Amino acid sequence: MTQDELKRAVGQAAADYVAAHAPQGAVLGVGTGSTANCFIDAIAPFKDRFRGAVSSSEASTVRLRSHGFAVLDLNDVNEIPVYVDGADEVNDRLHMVKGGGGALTREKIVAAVASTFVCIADASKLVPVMGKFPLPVEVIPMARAYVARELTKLGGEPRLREGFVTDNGNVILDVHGLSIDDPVGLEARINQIVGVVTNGLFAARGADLLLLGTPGGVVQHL
Ligand code: ABF
Repeated sequence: MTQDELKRAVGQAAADYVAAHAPQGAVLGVGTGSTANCFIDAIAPFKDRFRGAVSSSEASTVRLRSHGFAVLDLNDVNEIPVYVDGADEVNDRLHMVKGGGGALTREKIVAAVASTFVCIADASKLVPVMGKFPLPVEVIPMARAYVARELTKLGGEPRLREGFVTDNGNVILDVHGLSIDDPVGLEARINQIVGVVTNGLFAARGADLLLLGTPGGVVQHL
């Protein structure tokens, strides 16, 4: 199966899970990226079961609206039973590196509110140790150089994501060369650097369920 076929398979599996578990009238949390897009397309036929969705990016908002979903302001929502999103890397503890698509801040916000975080990924994303994918860090523009120096002290090689501004008006440093043996500790350490808005380690609040697309089918990891 191609990677796109695997992404479509996990997008459908997530739609099936949501249709079976999310209560009538619920508000869904929706992630960003090509795998999340597969979920959006797969859940669209069930949209009338839900009050609407809270989106993690302008890109996902456009796609949701194209299917007729109501996209809601998180401030008008008290609970989100399930959040479905992709990842750039995920380990066997369901810690993730996210942010390759640049939406990490809103993704982390919606994931924080959600009761259940369902990560959808093709098999290439499951790794024993995270860090081969450069860790995205969203930074207030005026603090970029200072944050880069601090990330270097942590053993990384930060590179500005050229020509990219996040939905929140910030910049992203992609940190190369990390071998992330302590995802929870590193997430907390990077959060302490003044000027950092969000880092792409989703470890303190990892996923609750991983739907992994493999050539043998979709495998559930809890
Ligand atoms: C998004 O999913 C991002 O956090 C992450 O970068 C992306 C993975 O993209 P794709 O599904 O296209 O591989 O949530």
